[in-house]
Amino acid sequence: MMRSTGVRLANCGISAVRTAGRPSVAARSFSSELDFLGSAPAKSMKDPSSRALWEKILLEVPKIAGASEIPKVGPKYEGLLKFMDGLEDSLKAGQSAVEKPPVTVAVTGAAGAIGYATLFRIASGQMLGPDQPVILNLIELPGAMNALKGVVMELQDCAFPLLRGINATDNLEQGFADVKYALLVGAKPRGPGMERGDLLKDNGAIFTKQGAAINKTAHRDIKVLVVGNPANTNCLIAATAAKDLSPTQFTAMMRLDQDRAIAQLAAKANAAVKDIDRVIIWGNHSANQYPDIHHARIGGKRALDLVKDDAWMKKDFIPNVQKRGAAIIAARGASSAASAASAAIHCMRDWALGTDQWISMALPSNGEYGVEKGIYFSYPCISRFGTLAPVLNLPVDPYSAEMMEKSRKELFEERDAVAALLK
Ligand code: NAX
Repeated sequence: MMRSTGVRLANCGISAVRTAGRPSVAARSFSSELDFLGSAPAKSMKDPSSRALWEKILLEVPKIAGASEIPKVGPKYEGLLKFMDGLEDSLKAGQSAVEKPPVTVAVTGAAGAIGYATLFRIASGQMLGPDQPVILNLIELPGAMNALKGVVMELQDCAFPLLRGINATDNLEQGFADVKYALLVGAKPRGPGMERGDLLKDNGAIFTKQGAAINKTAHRDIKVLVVGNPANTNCLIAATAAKDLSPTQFTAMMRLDQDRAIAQLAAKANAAVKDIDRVIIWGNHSANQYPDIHHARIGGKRALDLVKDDAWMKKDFIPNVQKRGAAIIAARGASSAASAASAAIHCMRDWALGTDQWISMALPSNGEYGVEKGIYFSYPCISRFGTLAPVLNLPVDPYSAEMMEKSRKELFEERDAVAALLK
């Protein structure tokens, strides 16, 4: 007990030494110097003899470190002693000794179908991990604030240990204040007879305001996932309006398409989803996306060598993935909210925490695979340390090039339709 206490104290002391500005000498001599403090082992840090040792160390450590000022043990150190008591309690309870501070997550359209299916999973730790407390900022239109009240009540009723606060608001600047992760789900749906151009413009106005508010009040390291459609172009608009942030802090959700493609391939090959990797969605989250299994693997083997069915890939697999959303609406009479929420959770989790898998994410194009700057195009990505990088130099056959070109063209057309919003 006493030894390990000594080791922890050595660490504690080294940081005190750094403050004193003489790191190397003290760091070398520390553990041996601590030996001379030796007292009778205590059963617990709360044991009075352990406390006495602590006080002794707090006095002696700065001397060993050569600090110019020797602090006095007194009320000033009560906080540290209390912290050590808490540490001991946590260790005994088998919990993480030091709790992470909460991070704020914003969700727009929080009272909508996808919002409703997402919030409970964020609050239970499925997005940012079981040790990451969260504060939820729920953003809605004024007309939906009453429905949002009900969602807040349900979140409270779940008594999620990780949920440290809920703020419901229709004010964007308040809603994005200090937010580190934002899911922009709320968007204007396409009404009967509405032209695609009008949908783009109406949503463009929404995402301009949201981007500007994020720019003004959000945490400078914010990660923004745009779900509301047309997701890639809404993402471009929001990122453009967030003038002080990097475009790489924004992405549009392609993960539902990727998850759908994996499920289709698993069914065809009679394989487990967990054995499939490197499935790619290129381009736009629209019917012109390109779900690509040329690089996919099943249990480490090339998927196309196992499936051996080019006609299935072109006539079933690709259109099924592209039109899956419409098929679900036709069957269910409602859109695919739960699977979209699941994809949003997977997508933000892998971006924030990293993954060994290739994940398809819409990135600001920069010439990769012949897609010039100016749009958010989905690429296979590597995610490490909170940063996304496209997988480069994959061979692209003529069929794939043609499919990717359709998406590229569509995204530039969308961009041109909202050019006025991109200044
Ligand atoms: P709902 O109509 O159920 O909910 C949308 C919610 O957003 C409503 O509560 C509405 O009041 C709110 N809202 C609208 N404008 C807002 C604004 N300016 N600020 C804050 N809140 C606002 O739709 P839902 O099924 O949740 O779908 C949301 C969006 O996700 C749609 O645009 C939909 O097309 C899109 N999807 C995107 C997917 C993707 O893979 N990227 C897949 C699923 C989904 O289709």
